[in-house]
Amino acid sequence: MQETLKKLQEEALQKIEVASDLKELNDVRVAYLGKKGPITEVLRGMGKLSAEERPKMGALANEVRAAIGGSIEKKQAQLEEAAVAAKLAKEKIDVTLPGYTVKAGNPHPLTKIIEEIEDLFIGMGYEVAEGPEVEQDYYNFEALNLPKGHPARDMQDSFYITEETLMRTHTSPVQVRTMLNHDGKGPVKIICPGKVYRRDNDDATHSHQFMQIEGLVVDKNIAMSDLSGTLEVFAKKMFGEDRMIRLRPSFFPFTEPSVEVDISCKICAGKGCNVCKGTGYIEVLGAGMVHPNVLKMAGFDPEVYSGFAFGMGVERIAMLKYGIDDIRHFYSNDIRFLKQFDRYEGQ
Ligand code: FA5
Repeated sequence: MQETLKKLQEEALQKIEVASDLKELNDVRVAYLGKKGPITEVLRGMGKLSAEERPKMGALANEVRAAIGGSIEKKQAQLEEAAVAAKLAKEKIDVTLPGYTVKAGNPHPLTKIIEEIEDLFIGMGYEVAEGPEVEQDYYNFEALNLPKGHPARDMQDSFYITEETLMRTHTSPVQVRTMLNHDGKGPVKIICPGKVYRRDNDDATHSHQFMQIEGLVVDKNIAMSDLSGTLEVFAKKMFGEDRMIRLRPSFFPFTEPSVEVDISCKICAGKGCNVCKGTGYIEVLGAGMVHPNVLKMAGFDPEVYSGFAFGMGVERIAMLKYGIDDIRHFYSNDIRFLKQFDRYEGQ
């Protein structure tokens, strides 16, 4: 019996030694130490032994059990450690590998310019107003002192949808709509950004669809000097403190007097160069004092109220600010062009 126990111990220790994983090790445990295992079997036969031999054999059997159990525990710790090491090796992250970049879009340059202009005028107490792009002839022309058949309608070739409906040719109808909402009471102080449409042939400086920003102030005692002061602040903030503005007499049916507003050329500082075609100035917008007829049609008493308005092409402002030579870049969706206008650049 002694020999059998020793042999079983040897056998078990060998199997433990070669066990390659926890499952195999557990199989050895069950096989040798389990209730149906050979050691238990041997112990069952102890009844046949003499009273003298019995305790000796019992002690030996316990020794064998303890040796096998201890060896299993040791091996189990080794295998568990190896399993953790293997898992760590498998899941190791190489932090030097290049990561995946998340592609974030940039605001379109025209959106950036509009937001910049909005911020500037909101800072001066203006509100942002919007209106429909499919507009009624009345708001786009008639209420702006441009009755049907007026020759000045030719200044803005239009896309008509019906006799009375068209794609708006400028953002000025929003000033009419806003004034009508004020029930003849000032002050009105708004800017209106939005898309406009004209039957112009597309070229480097013209597009059949472009963006405008309109500005309108109506209150008591508004004078031409308020207009020029406001536009000077605008020009300096948008293009630099060294810029000057120049007002040239012009004509718009909805303003009287009317002006074209030029800003001094950045390249030659007003001396004259190729960019400004030798004039020292570049035209940026149209403006003027709101015509009394327009005030009247919008419900304001021109004897009490006066106002100024201006309208600018957003693409032309962006072209001047960023040095872009062709308006079509804004609408061609060329990613190489758009990527240059980083989200935070210039803000
Ligand atoms: C107007 O549209 C007037 N409503 C502006 C105005 C408002 C004057 C309030 C007085 C008071 P004009 O047609 O000049 O004016 O257009 C204004 C600006 O839009 C121009 O200075 C130019 O920058 C831009 N623009 C005009 N046509 C085009 C076009 N086809 N493509 C791109 N920009 C254009």
